[in-house]
Amino acid sequence: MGLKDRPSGTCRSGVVEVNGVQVFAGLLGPEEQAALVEDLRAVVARAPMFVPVTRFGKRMSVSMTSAGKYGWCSGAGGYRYEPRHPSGAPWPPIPERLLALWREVTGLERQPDSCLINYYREGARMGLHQDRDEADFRWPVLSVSLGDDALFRVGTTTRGGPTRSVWLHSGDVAVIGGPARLAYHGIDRIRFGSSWLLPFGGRLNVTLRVVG
Ligand code: MD3
Ligand code: FE
Repeated sequence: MGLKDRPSGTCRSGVVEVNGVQVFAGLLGPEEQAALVEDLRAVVARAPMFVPVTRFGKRMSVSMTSAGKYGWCSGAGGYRYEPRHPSGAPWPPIPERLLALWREVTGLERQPDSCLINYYREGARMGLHQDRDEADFRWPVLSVSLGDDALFRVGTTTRGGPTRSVWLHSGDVAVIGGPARLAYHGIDRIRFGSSWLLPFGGRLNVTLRVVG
């Protein structure tokens, strides 16, 4: 199903702007969300989720894996994009449905070369951080939320600056570009059990990026 013929009236929808981050609320209908979950299930079968360690040596509460030419990894040497999963295998390809979404929403010719999949179990969160491991911050980041609601916080390009918060719901798509690309952001908490999309609950967030 394309974005133009998605069912209407099933979700709240509209564009919200939070500190330069554009949130397309309710962009993806229930069928498209379910299809994406199946696509991601196939990625995870080939590239199992793992728990990254922060640069302070602490285990993160979010599990991750990736698809595409590059995947995000952490370790003793810090954060970096790698061409292989920790198992040594190359990352699986980015699902075509996500590439189509990137084309429709960003209008860019250039395809993303990295797809980071974050899984938030009950109690998981992500502290305020900047995304600066990519080579060129002029490319936008596209985010898709699936499953439980999440309280997303976005600030400015300085740590400790003012922040604004917004709840992200399943099917919401966010585009982060321009000055917001280097804004501090994070997930304060999820509302575990607020969605029926994932059989064991929790939240998946997918980010598409141009890394190389
Ligand atoms: C704002 N993920 O993977 S997605 C991440 O919901 C990450 O899992 C969060 O932060 C999550 O790095 C937020 C929305 C997002 C992604 C990238 C951004 C917001 C952003 C980059 C700059 C500013
Ligand atoms: Fe981030």
